[in-house]
Amino acid sequence: MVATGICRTDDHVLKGALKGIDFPVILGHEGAGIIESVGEGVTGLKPGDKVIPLCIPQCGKCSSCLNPNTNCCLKTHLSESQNVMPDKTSRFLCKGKAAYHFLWTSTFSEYTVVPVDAVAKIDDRVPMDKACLFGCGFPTGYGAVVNTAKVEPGSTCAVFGLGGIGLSAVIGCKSAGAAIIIAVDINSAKFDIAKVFGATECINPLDYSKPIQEVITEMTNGGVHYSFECIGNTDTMKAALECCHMGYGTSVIIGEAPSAAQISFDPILLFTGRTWKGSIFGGWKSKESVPRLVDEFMANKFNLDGLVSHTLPFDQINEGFELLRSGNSIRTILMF
Ligand code: PAD
Ligand code: ZN
Ligand code: ZN
Repeated sequence: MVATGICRTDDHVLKGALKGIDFPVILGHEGAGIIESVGEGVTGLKPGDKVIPLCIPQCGKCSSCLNPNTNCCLKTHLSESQNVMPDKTSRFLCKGKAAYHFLWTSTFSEYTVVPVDAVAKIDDRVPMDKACLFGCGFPTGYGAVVNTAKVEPGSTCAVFGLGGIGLSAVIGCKSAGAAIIIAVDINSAKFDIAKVFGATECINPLDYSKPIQEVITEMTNGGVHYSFECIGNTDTMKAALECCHMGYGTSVIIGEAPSAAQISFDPILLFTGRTWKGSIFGGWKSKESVPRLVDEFMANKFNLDGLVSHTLPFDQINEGFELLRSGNSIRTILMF
């Protein structure tokens, strides 16, 4: 492993908010590395190749992989455990005791072992401290806009939460040609960078006495065409749905709610023509799409500079988590 980002999903696991993860576990799922060796029968990869581990694998054989409309491969942690390798064993030992894998990636480790369905070879020339962003944050937010919502030119969008995921959604809205991009966060310190990426208005729910969905509905003459929840909070998921325009508004859930969370909402919102969707890893079929996205990055289609707020040596990983929790970072990249 050469570089790895810290994503809020890693922190959700530390807080015990995601069920089905066995401990002790080696977290991390937004990494870039170099192949050290390949197992028996592995084709298409060789020592020295630059690669990105894929937290959503693409086995190419399951019913989802064969369906053109989804990237939700049945090998993901949502269908079966990715705490162990496909042969149900762990490749990590810590002081003689087995440690578990995470999402088949475990990028918080100088060396990791991943199944061949969960790794993509990328262009040799790409700088690794940027390449790691293609392991989660950027494809997730950007893809939710261009693949899941399919935002059209001239449309009105609202993005809730301006971390690595939400800002990548803002980049997507801008590149899709949205006319109005409303960025929403309770931390106004995120607004400057949101504007750099294309937000046309920035609003803080704490500055208003009424619910933010009402503020957005008034600002947009009845609601937005598209909204994106990039926080992982059921209240903001409902707010994002409620600020969509009747008849044609679409809201996409990207944030990961705690495992036991449930939502209740007024069904009239859907009855009257709004659409509610979810998006995992931006809808990208990972193994084939990540190398293409990296190629587009190398061709200067995206400028991701502002997504990396901090770069630290790997042994300062705890400082990196503190920066995330205190709201002072976008993405912290740890270098090995
Ligand atoms: P982050 O913590 O860097 O960003 C979240 C932002 O939301 C912060 O700027 C907060 O200030 C802001 N926020 C918090 N509460 C509120 C609120 N009530 N109203 C408005 N803003 C608020 O996280 P991230 O960008 O790394 O991840 C965001 C979510 O996306 C998180 O739940 C993560 O688990 C999920 C995720 N989903 C996928 C996927 O495939 N769908 C992939 C990766 C991450
Ligand atoms: Zn992530
Ligand atoms: Zn599959």
